Order: sequence, then structure tokens, then C-alpha cells
Amino acid sequence: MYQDIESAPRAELERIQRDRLRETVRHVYDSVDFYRDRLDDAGVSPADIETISDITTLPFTGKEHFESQYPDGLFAGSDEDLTRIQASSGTTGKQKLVAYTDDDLRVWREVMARSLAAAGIEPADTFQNAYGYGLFTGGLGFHDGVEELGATVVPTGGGNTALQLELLRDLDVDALGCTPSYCLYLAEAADERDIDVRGLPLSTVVIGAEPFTDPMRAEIEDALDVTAVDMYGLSELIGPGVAVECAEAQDGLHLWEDHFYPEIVDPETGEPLPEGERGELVLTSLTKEALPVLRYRTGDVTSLTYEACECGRTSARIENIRGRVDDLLIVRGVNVYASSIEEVLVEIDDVAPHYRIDLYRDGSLDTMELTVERHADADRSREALHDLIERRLTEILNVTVDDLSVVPSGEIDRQETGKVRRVFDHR
Ligand code: DLL
Repeated sequence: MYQDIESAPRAELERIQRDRLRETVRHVYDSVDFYRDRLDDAGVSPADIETISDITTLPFTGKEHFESQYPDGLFAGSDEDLTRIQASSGTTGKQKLVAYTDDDLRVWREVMARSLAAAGIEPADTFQNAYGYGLFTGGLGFHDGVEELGATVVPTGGGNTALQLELLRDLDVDALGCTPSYCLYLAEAADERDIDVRGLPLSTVVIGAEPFTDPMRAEIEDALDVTAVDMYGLSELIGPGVAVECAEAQDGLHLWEDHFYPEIVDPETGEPLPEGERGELVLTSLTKEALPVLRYRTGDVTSLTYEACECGRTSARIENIRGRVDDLLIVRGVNVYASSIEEVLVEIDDVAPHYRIDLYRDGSLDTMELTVERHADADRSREALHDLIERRLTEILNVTVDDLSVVPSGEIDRQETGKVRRVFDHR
């Protein structure tokens, strides 16, 4: 284990959480006007926090507050204390700017090194980092973590697929970091160039930054002959390195609770949900200096378990994140997550893992157009596939698509950099 705290008894962890929560509430009250006002409105003073369960008396923070406080209204402390600014990739709405002190960067490097070690990366490994560098936290977050662990980083960044493939081979790269969609793209690109990626030493891919389904992971693992390990994180809390699967069990993501306190709430009511139930993940930072956050509504849908893991780590684990609260589509009165549509599609072997959903409004009705790619070596004809998809969507999700097109392989735009976009809302 990279750090002893990973296997600390729960009672010790909870003591640390309580102390750190108290310090965090005191810190935001003293240094961020926004939080002082919110806490005053809620009638909570830092001295009221006695146990960790008092966290539920604190007000939530939402994406809307990052927007209303843009650019730096949520930062604590003076400009002199700040060492770096980064941003969330902001696929919807305005960029959220996030800040770090020296100590925040140290914590980030540590949780990243811890996460990479849990994912099975070793100091002797060469790690190709294909997450985008720049404001996005993926590139620099992984970069610093690989160095902290003592492994060798190859900072390719996003895109540049021919070069990525060349370096994977020439440097005998052991591990790769990239989004699941880019991983599939790399595999396709290798195939087109007749490069045998399965024959390379590459053994682990650390995927993250966007949702994926089990069949999609299986496809990545098969196409590259690797183990694909899931890492979760978000800029508002720190970046990548909030939670990760352990290589031993790959059964949920260990969330580093000494730095981030997790809750699951009902997205509608904000009420806490019991262990095991699926809802919206809410996170509180416990050690952040420049950008502490109280009860942040991540919008990510998952569940939490405190059951012991076979790897010996004692932290809570979250389920792989399948979608976001705002991915919920209401099509002809039926509620459906974009990720559920994806799950139905990828279960059909003749469907390639590429699709797009276009939503329109027709009077007072929402309508959905679905474009799906047929696998290059599919057995079924496009017509047969069309009928099958239509039938499955109705049977499993009770959803009727207004316009379904099955297109030949390669027809849907591939995205070489950034996060994949599959839902286009024109309403
Ligand atoms: O995506 C940080 C990151 C970079 C994580 C590289 C993992 C690897 P943001 O740009 O702020 O930060 O986006 C955060 O991306 O709230 C989720 O909706 C989504 N997300 C991140 N990791 C996962 C994952 C980075 N493993 C937002 N599975 C989060 C599903 C993920 N969704």
C-alpha cells in the first residue's frame, strides 16, 4: 500500500474526518464571504460541528455557485498564497476556475500517486499520459502523480494519435492514461495502420474523466490486451485522484476519505440516502486551502459502500459512475438516462460503441433522434440491426425513438481530444 492511512481502522479515519471538517468549516467561515453568508443563513457556526454527522447541517454548494462567484469568489486566502489555477473542462455552462496553494498541490500529487499505485502502476513503469494538458486537470494531475510515485512519465497529452502509437511501441510503455473514448479510438487507429497493439508490453490503462459501460471496458481490454482501471475525480474538489479502483478487486472505486468526505443524496430532495442506494454524490473537501468546498453537489450518479474490500483498504467505495443527474432525458414522458440507452446499445454485438443522441422540441413534446454505428464486421444487415435496436429500446427502457439511423462504421465523428460528447440538446 502506498500510504498507511489507506488501511487505517474506520474509527481512526472518522476521527481524522471530524477534526478536518471542523478546520475546514472554520477556514471557510473566516476567509470566504460566500460561505460565511450561507452558514449564517443556515444558522450554523463553526463551533457547532462536534461530530462528522453534523455535516448534514451544512448548506450544499452547487455548480450555480461556481457560476455566480466566477472567477474567484470561492477562493480562500490572498493571491500571494496561490500557486496554480486550472479549470473544469466545462462541457456545459461556463468554465469553473479552481485554485491551489503549494500544500494543495502536494496533497494532489499524493492522492494521485496513491491512486496510481492502487491501480497497479509501479515505480519501474513507463506511463504515457494522453490526458490533455493545459487548464484541464487530467494532464497535469496525472503528470505530477506519476512523478511523485517515481515512475517515468511520457507527457504526450491528448490527440496526435500516430505519435501516441509510435511511442507506445518504441518506449515499451507499460501503462497509459486516457479517456475510455480515446482508448477505443487509439485501438481503431492502430487497426487501420496494421499495428498489433495487443502484442505491445502495455498492460494497464487508467481510464476516467467520462462515463463508460462494462461492455465498452471489455472492448478496450480486448482490443489492447490490457486491464482498464477506472479513476474518478473532478476539478472542483482537486482533479483526478478522488477515487480509484484497486487492481486486486476492481470492485468499486476507493474514495480517499481522509481528504474528501462522501455522501449520497436524493437528487430531487437533497435528503441523505442509505448505504448502497443510488443517488447524487456530494463531496466535502477536508484538507483544501485555496478552494475548500462544503457539500458539493457533483451531479454524478453512484452509490456508496463501506464493506471491507479484499485488498485491505478500509475506505468507502463508490460504484462506477454511469451518468449524471442532468443526463436524465424525458422523451415522450418517459424518463431515461443517456447511459441506459448506451447500455442497451453496447449489449448488441453488431453495434459499434459510437452513437449520438439529438434532442429536439416539437411544440410541447421532446423528440429524440438516435444515430448508431454498425460494427465493421457485423453479421446483421443495417435493416435487421435497426429493427433489433428499436425492439430492445422499447422492451428494456420503454423508449420509442422518433428517428433511428444505423450508419456504416466510421461515420460518426471521432473526437481525438477532450471529453466525448454524445448528447446534443437542441431544445
Ligand atoms: O475529468 C478529472 C479527471 C481527469 C478524472 C482524468 C479522471 C481522469 P473535470 O473536467 O472537472 O475533471 O470533470 C469532472 O467528469 O464530475 C464526472 O461527471 C466526470 N468523470 C470524471 N471521472 C469519471 C469517471 C476530470 N471515472 C467530471 N467515470 C465528473 C465517469 C467521470 N465520469
